[in-house]
Amino acid sequence: MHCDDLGPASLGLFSEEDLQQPAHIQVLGPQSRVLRGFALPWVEHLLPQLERVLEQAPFRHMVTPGGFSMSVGLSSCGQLGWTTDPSGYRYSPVDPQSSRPWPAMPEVFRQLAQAAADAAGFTGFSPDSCLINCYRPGAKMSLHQDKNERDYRAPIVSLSLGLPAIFLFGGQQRSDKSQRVPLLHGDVVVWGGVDRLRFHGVMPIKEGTHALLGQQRINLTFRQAGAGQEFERKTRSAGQRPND
Ligand code: MD3
Ligand code: FE
Repeated sequence: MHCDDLGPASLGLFSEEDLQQPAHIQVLGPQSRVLRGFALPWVEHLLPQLERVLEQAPFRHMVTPGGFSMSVGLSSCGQLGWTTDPSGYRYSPVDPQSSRPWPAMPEVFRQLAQAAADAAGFTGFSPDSCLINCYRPGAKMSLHQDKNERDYRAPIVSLSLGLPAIFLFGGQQRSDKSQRVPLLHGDVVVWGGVDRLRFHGVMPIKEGTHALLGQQRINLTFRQAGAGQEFERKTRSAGQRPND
């Protein structure tokens, strides 16, 4: 099965190897946590919804402002989708490939993201964006910060599916030493507060075949990218955008 092919054979069941590890919480930084195996009980409900989203907004290789095509295939669902093209990085309510709104965020995606944020101590998380990254073997993500969101107070929740990855968790400066964190199918990571702007990346994915997803790793990143509802209300009464 490939990035563009989440077949019905993939639905349901998690594999034996995914069940070896009981869910537990690992501390990455003062306000970041790996929830090992957190999503395993959700996977069978998530995959059919993921398939539906990808039918409407297939993975594509976007071009960076530097002119390079990303090795990671991208899609999105929710009110805002993260995009890049030669003129810059931005969140857009419209899929530039179809000129239509991104597919709605499936309710089970939102529920998982909120449950994970709660488990990591961030209450009231309400994502308006889910970026879907597809890594084939060899694909990687260079060290970067996530800075295109309007408000850095909300945490970010990320779900790993399929092939394992080595996640690089750096510091506040690009030159800070990175921790290498293995991320497996079903792991969820939550970052917020003082850790929100830390540099991070993904090492090139090794060759392999995952029992459910085949030769790929899919990462779902949930963010509150636009003005949150709380925020919007305050904004209206103040008649001003807090982040401007
Ligand atoms: C650490 N994606 O799309 S989200 C990305 O595995 C991205 O595809 C990673 O980084 C992936 O931007 C995982 C990880 C993430 C997101 C925000 C963070 C890690 C973070 C903010 C601070 C520190
Ligand atoms: Fe990132």
